Amino acid sequence: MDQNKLNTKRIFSGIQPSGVLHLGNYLGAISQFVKLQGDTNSECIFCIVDLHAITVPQDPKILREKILELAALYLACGIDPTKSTLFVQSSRPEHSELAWILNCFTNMGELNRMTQFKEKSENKSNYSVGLFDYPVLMAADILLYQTTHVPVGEDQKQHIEITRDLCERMNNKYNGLFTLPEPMINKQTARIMSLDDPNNKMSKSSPSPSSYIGLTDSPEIIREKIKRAVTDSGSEIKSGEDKPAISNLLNIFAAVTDREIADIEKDFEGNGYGEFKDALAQAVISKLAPIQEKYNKLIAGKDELRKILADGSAKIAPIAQKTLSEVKKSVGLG
Ligand code: ATP
Ligand code: LTN
Repeated sequence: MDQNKLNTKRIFSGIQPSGVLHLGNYLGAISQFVKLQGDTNSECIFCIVDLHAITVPQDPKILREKILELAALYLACGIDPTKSTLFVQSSRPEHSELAWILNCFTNMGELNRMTQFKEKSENKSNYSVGLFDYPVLMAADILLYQTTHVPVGEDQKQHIEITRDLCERMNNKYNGLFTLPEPMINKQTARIMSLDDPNNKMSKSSPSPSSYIGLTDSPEIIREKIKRAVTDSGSEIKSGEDKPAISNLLNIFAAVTDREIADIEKDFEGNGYGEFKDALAQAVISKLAPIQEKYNKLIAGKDELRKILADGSAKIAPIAQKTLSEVKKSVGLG
């Protein structure tokens, strides 16, 4: 079979091994990945994007640990290496090589418009060229595997748009090198907001740990963080545009229990924030307990984790090598 021209869906996504994986990452990204790997018409490839992580300073020892921790978390959340491929981005040199070639077809103005770059470079006296170039590396990740669908949270939409632009530009110039990828964004969980500021997304790089629920947070910490979460004026447990904080908490409640927001609102009619927050904390704790139990077992077996990642990298090597070799030939490099 020609691995680079498929009739089935090919799903690709990545997560950075930086900071603490939080409920936003789980609901916006990983839980979608787990659902997709059950579909027999989909081939799923999930990546630990360590080259993206070094766009900001990292301690080498901690980064090495974070890579294995993220592998363990992917598996604990339900990624099954017999159904999906899990690998580390830097283990496949084709990512950097394709990114360089795509750099030479990307305009400075296009990257200057990226809102994530603007946010991440804002108020910093210095930042790396890598941080600016981040979307081109992401485009290389996606196009290298002839990806058809990219499940991500809302914040990555603009990066998928630039990937599509680059794909069409290269395809027009060199006659159909790449598959045009589509974003897959789950509306309800696309943007889980911070617990202490419902106008900003829950984020790994937030300086305040009380803004997010970490996937490995203990029940006590989860209760404490939810108790402290900001609320809106009024006391009704009702979602609405003028109530961003309670809407976010209701959204999280619905996502972790697989229920409708309207149903949950009904359950708490006449109740105050106290009862609602206790129940929400319990629901989050119950959702994360089996993940944490699996995580603790997996992280104790680092050699097994390394083997899963090495096997994943070897399995997808032929796809990456074939795409890169076609690109190099088209451009005149071999
Ligand atoms: P940072 O905030 O430091 O940039 P991050 O928390 O966004 O990091 P990533 O590794 O960049 O983490 O994201 C992994 C995946 O999780 C991406 O698909 C991203 O869109 C998704 N994601 C991140 N934050 C949220 C959120 N608050 N709600 C929904 N999805 C999210
Ligand atoms: N930029 C993404 C992570 C990422 C990614 C990708 C997601 C890197 N390469 C390819 C989907 C497909 C982020 O920061 N969330």
